[in-house]
Amino acid sequence: MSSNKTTLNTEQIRKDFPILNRKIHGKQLVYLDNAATSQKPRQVIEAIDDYYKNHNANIHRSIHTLGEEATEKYEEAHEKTAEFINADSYQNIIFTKNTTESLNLLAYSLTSKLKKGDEIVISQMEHHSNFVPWQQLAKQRDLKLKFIKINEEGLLDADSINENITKKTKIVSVTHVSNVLGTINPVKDIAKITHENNALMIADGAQSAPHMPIDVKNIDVDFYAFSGHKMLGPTGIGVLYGKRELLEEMNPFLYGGEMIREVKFDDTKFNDLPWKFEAGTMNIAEGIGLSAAIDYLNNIGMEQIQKRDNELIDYAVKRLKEIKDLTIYGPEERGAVVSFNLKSIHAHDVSQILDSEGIAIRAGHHCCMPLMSVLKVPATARASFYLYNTEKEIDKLISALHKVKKMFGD
Ligand code: 7TS
Repeated sequence: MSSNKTTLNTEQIRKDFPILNRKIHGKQLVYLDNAATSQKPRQVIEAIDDYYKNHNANIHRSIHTLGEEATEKYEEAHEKTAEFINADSYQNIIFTKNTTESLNLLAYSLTSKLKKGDEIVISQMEHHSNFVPWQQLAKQRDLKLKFIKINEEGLLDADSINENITKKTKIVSVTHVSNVLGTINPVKDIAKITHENNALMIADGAQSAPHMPIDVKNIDVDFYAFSGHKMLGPTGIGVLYGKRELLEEMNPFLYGGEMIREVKFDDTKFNDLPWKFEAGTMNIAEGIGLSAAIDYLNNIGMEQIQKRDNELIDYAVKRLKEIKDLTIYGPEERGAVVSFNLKSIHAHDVSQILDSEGIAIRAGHHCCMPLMSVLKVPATARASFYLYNTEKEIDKLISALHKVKKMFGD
């Protein structure tokens, strides 16, 4: 249907990404590793450049013009991030290093709410970043870690959701979109079940925030974590959204400068939100870079980006299905990633040969080793898309995969 087609101008967008002009082994770069990290538009690169050239100073301390400008830009970045996910205020937005740190912050700061025998529920498809912190916490605190199963299609099993989340559950932490299967999990429904059991709901938004409009109030999660570098922003800046009353009662993750209001020899009063959770000199330039990335995404519109991702992934899956002896993992309806394997060819070999054609995909366990064991494969090849990718690039991927098969005697 034409109304479903995007109005997004890929050709124009591509001009904003200098790296897309790169040649790799003499071939035009085809970047299909966006789930690992996205490329950066010149607007983001220039915002960081401008900050260092014209405004660099430490924030929240210096009563001089540069200090005030830097503080204003950094605080504005929190405000823009809050609007981007429909949070109430900048006070709900904590800047971290990445999704991993956001989730670790929670595992650390929520510890005081947990006692021996309490249960934490995650799923079989979690990235190690939403797996290992809970696993280790459970070991240290004698808690029980439970797993929502995935079904044959690669969806979270509805019965398993209901069986695992009970009155014993204190925390449920589930990925919004799987970085391997592309599964879009019903986080709003899971949050409802979680809250009916008086537990806290965390969504790992690393693969959803870059690709779809997010409304934390609508999905009603208590916490939502994501990374700037997967959504056109720089590395070194991540986000943790939290409901205010929860953040207020939580202990800080790191102690030190910036996160205090008053220190006496025998006690310390912590700063207001969100600064209570931002100890030491933060990644100021990266926060400002994230702000520019959000401007860029908003200018195009997240609905448009989501539609375009859908067009790309639908086309990629359709074309991949044409290849004999190629297995695709995950459900029909998916985010902007597709994992696959060519029969009897290791994913690393696939990736290496594709690289010689200038095509960047990822191969491996994608930091989801438990999921690999459920899928009964050591690794998958994975192509992941974003707003600057084209159907022509997908055609190149398909031709290169045919070439891989030929090289392996098929
Ligand atoms: N959660 C999910 C669902 C992810 O996909 C990733 C990164 C993370 C957490 C961690 O993000 P970070 O910014 O803290 O590193 N995923 C991938 C990937 O699929 N390939 O490289 C990184």
